[in-house]
Amino acid sequence: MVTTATDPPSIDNSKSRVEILANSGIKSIPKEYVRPQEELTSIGDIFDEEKREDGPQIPTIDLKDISSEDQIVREKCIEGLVEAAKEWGVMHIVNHGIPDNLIDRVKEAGKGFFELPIEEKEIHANDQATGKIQGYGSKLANNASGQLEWEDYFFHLIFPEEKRDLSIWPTKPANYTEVTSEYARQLRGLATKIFSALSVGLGLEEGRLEKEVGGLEELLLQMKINYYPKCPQPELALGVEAHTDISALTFILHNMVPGLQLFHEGKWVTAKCVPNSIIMHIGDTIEILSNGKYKSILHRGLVNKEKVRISWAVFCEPPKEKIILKPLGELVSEDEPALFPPRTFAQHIHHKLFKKAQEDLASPNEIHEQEDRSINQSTKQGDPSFNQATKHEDPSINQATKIQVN
Ligand SMILES: O=C(O)CCC(=O)C(=O)O
Ligand SMILES: [Fe+2]
Repeated sequence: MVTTATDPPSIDNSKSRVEILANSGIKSIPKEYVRPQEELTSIGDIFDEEKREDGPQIPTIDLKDISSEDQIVREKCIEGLVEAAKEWGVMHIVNHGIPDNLIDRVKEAGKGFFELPIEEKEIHANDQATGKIQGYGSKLANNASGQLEWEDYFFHLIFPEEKRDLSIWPTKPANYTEVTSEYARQLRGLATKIFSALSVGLGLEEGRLEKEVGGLEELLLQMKINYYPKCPQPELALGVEAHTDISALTFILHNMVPGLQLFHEGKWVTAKCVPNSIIMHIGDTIEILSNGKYKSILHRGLVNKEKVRISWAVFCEPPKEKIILKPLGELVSEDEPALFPPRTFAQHIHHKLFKKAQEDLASPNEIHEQEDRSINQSTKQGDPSFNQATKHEDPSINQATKIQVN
């Protein structure tokens, strides 16, 4: 690429925090954050997008009756959840049973951590080079294009309790550990109810999906607090690039600033901010076990000029090596063959990363003729390994962040 006087400046990203960049007063963002040309056409103003009432909207599912003693009432509730999981793979859940007051305290605690001076946050920095993936971090450029995302994050395992490494958890605010741990316990209980409903929706025994993803002992809950600073050129960047989550389920809270978009039927749909709701995604793991009946939807995060956005994603994921993920036998037949090959969770991650690397090689940032990635990905549903990847070794690539391949 020929560099011209108008090209955005480059950065030394060895340890750059997006927050520092955002607060430095720059008017244009470094080129590493600028999305490929063909992707830019789909990035609009998130506040305008959130107001749109035309077109499909992400379903809101009321879980009030999920454990009702009345079988008919309970089945009706489960039916709504199952339908949303099949049609969208993402939903706002309300009446989920986790007290609003606890959620408020979780958000206050996470926000409090990010409001600390950078030096205090750096005490909790991760070190991806040495495999220390938990802690405070930012995405490092890991491909030829050097593409980066407009966010910093805090990533840590929050359940089961004996697997936590409390030594890296924020010590300020003082109640961080207490409220985050309580939230983890309650979310784990909610996950059981959801797995149960999703099992019933497939004609399986209630406990089946939960058992298949590791049960109480092996299913890991990993929290990633995404901190998206204000961006001077939000029309050029993404907070989180398009990906599907590799998890079984993902639960997301946010600070009521819009940003999340879902790729549904060929279009980006913006998630509205629904009070007292939790956003829940079906991840790749459940898509695989259900042989594609439940969808792991492509999504991304936009940023804006006016407000910092924070989201709390909790990825519920199976152990890396202990379980082979493949479509459940009951869901496979001559008419409905297995859509996914058997893979451990680790193999699934590597496969996604490999695909992503191949895509990046084939279409580096500079190549303007490349097709729109979002479309590219979504049309490859037949081979889910083509969708996104994510990774855990680099939480910025984690379920989250990352990988566009699948
Ligand atoms: O910030 C959000 O709303 C979504 C973040 C996300 O997709 C992720 O962390 O996997
Ligand atoms: Fe995600």
